[in-house]
Amino acid sequence: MKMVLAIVNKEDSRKTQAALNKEGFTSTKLATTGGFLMTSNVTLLIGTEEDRVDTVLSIVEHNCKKRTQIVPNTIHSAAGLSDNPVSVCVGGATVFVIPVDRFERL
Ligand code: 2BA
Repeated sequence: MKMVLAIVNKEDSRKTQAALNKEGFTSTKLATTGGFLMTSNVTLLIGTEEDRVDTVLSIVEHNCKKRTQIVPNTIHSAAGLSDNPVSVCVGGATVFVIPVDRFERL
């Protein structure tokens, strides 16, 4: 079994979860905050069998769009970078696939 941890844009999370449900996956949504932009994002936890991980990744990829965001001066200089505002490409999704030793519903 694997745990897919997908960090996605808040605006994409609802339709991503709906598409996962439709294909029979169970997911949990956590409200999270990115460490660089310090803005809200969503982390989806999706536990699944190894042979279905690629299906999860296609659903996430299909439903999560890349966006360009302007980084304000304050964030940029706090990160030790130049003072000029710059644009960064965020998402579609940042995904980690983690092995699960054991899964129980108790
Ligand atoms: P944030 O940390 O708010 O980062 C938003 C975007 O800012 C990133 O988009 C990237 O384009 C840029 N960025 C992040 N750190 C940077 C830095 N030190 N210098 C310059 N630019 C930087 P994504 O890579 O698509 O990441 C979107 C969100 O996914 C991140 O939000 C964070 O919440 C999460 N994430 C990305 N990589 C991660 C990692 N290795 N571990 C944990 N979380 C991660």
